[in-house]
Amino acid sequence: APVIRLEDYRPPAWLVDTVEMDVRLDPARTEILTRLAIRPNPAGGGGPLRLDGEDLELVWLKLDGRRLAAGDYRLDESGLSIASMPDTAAVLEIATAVDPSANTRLMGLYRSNGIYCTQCEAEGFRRITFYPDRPDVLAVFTVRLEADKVAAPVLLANGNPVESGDIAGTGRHYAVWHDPHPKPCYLFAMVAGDLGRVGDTFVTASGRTVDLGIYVERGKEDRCGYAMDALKRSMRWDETAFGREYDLDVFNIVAVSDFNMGAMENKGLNIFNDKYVLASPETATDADYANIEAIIAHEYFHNWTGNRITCRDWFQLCLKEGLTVFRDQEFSADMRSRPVERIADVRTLKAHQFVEDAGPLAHPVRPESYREINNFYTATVYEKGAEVIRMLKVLIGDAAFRAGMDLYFARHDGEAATIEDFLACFAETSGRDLTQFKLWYSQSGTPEVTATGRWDASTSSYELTLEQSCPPTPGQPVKQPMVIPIRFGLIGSGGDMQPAVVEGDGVTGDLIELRAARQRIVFRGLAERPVPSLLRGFSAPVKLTTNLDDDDLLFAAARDSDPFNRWQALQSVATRLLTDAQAAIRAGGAPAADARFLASLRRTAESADLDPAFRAQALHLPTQADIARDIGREVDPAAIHAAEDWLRGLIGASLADTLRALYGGLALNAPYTPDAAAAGRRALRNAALSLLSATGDAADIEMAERHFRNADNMTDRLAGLQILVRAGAEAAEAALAAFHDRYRDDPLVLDKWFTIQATAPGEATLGRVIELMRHPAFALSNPNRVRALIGAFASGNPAQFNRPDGAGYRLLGEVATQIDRSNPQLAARLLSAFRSWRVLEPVRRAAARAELERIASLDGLSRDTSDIVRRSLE
Ligand code: DPP
Ligand code: ZN
Repeated sequence: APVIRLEDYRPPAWLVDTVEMDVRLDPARTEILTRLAIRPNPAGGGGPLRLDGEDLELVWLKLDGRRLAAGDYRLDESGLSIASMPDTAAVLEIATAVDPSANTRLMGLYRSNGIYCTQCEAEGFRRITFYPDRPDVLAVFTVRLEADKVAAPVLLANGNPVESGDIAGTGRHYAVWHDPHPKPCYLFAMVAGDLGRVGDTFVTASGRTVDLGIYVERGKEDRCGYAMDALKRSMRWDETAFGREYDLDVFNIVAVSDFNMGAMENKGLNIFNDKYVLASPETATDADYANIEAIIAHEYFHNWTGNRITCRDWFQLCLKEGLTVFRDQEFSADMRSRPVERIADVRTLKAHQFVEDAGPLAHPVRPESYREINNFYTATVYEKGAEVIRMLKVLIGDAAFRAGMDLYFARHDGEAATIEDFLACFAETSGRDLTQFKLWYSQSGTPEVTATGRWDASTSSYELTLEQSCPPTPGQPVKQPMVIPIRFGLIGSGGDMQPAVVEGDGVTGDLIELRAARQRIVFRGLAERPVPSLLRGFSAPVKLTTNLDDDDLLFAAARDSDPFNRWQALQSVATRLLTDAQAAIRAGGAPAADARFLASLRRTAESADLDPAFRAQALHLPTQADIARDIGREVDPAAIHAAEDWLRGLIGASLADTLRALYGGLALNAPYTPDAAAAGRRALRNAALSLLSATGDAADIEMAERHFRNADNMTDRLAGLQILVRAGAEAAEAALAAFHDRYRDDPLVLDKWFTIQATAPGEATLGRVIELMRHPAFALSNPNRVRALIGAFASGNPAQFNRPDGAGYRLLGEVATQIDRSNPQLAARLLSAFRSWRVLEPVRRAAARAELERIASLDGLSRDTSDIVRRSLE
């Protein structure tokens, strides 16, 4: 596949003003008549016309009413060209046919449980008709759909409904939808099927009433309440937080069960993986509710950041994704606990983005080249992209940030924009030069910041030396210094903030702007030696190393007024402990306990003045990925896993009374509610139970079993089950069977059942996964199911996926290459589990390489998979 480069961008030769589509839905042969009003781009366009098209049957083609003969155009694998075009506006009519039932790639028009639906981002519209399938071609769409009235009573498309009716004598009916907002074709959507509807209304700030609809498979209407509530809260929040009002008469969401992504922001017609819509206390966990809230918000927020202003080309993907993730994170922070949300977001960032940035798949937030754009819907584009926006806000301040957003919306509404366009707005409203800041978009890798502090009692001053560097990443051996915003405070022995006279560059209030490779700051006039609290709120996505010792960190864990850093301090000590423990285990020795850490953890767990959700985060140890990253080379995932088991057991034993008191005291004697406060109590209670049972103590295991059996909601039931399986308890098999029987007809819950088994510790898990692939409910065609079993095993069970015998790698390789023939996007996504293979110890590294090389040598790999495998090996 050819490499596509940002520097090669050229404006489209032809523009499309309007698109009229007439879609005759049929399970095996759907015909699509498309009428395009096109004109040469006044910015030097015209000439030959090139349209993208893939897996299409071309029925006929007309230019300005004249049927084109075979010699008038040229068809090839990837599209259609017309060499001789008029030099004026023209009308092109195209008749294509597709087979939605045979579409297993889930791109373009396909069927999911009998429902017709579409997915066009990034390049799926070309699988519906021939079109300039690029985001900088914006057109006004009118769509007429018709289908069998019994099979598809519901007919939906983008925009507002115009008319509908029966087609006499045929058993078919039709509906016409018009979207007045010009849009790129990746935002096109249509849906048809026998769907249930949950309706509501929303009155916008200016008083317009919007009809809201959530469409789901019949019988699931009673699981849409939370999604609808989240939608209305999102709509209100975007008005108050960003001044953005909704702009159509209707807003529809459709939930389907076969979907490659989480959800899709098609204009006025969001299509969702049903996992992120459907929820009831009986079937969804607190984490599911939180995800639904965040993803409903995310897709809704795209209406302005993505749809009204879209991307000029796919290199600018972070323009809409990073920004929209930032917006949904802020929404969740306002709906829930801000510090707890921040901790959770950073945990995700480190577990996924930092790992990606440290391996062969590292790429800039705005990549400069790609072979397959589907492989760039990554943690870097999304999560690091959001961090970059967050830093921008910290650097220029809230007022200039909001003014910059307003300017961006005003200036680029209806356009396809670039990162340069975006940054120019903030440079203008802040009066700042953002040239160095822009390096965050072009330099890949996680910057490393070292902070070295020195207290000089004789002068009552504290000297802080900050140094930054960024490791080499693919294609980028050498980096320039970035601008790194470091929020800070100086904590005195009483926990109060110490005022100081500052000497040195780049300090304003509580913010240090680190711009040089090395910067020295002196704080004078201090009453006592302070403990510096750096990178408060995780103000930049960097790896920070300090010369603080465990005493300082544990002091900060107890006294820092920044809750994020309180959490981080404890995590840093735990990381050190786990890293040392795995080294000891590898050397055949025994890990060493740390009484002060345990005491500090106990104090945090017992602090009634702290939010239970925060305390739950404190009880969650660093992830195995965090430890692997901290070690950085010659990683042995089994040793890390053993270290984690050891520390969990140690905590469970040492803090047993505290944990039992938490478990007993936090029971909620009220019906389940998914709000953050109740979820926080459950999280802390379940964390306590999980640590208690890590000792393997029979009484605690019995308590977990009762917890499972008596649960009145999915959060507790699943937590109980997970504890039993993780502990390898005798009761685990019976609990798994009971869970299966209870939910055998509920695919989303059954996914959880598959995942729990795929992430179970122990060597038997691989065999179990293989056996579960033969379970009647398992299907390679359903992405959620594949991710629940195979994805969970490869990405959520590091010790067993990375078995030294390589059997985990071979299983993933075999399954992924099989899936590659039907759904390349899913296959490539699964294979990204290999992204850290280079840092493994030699035996595993060799086994992983062998499997990657085996895959690379296969014939007929998709572009998606060969791109991932090739980059992984480079
Ligand atoms: N649907 C995906 C998202 O919202 C891609 N746009 O992030
Ligand atoms: Zn998005």
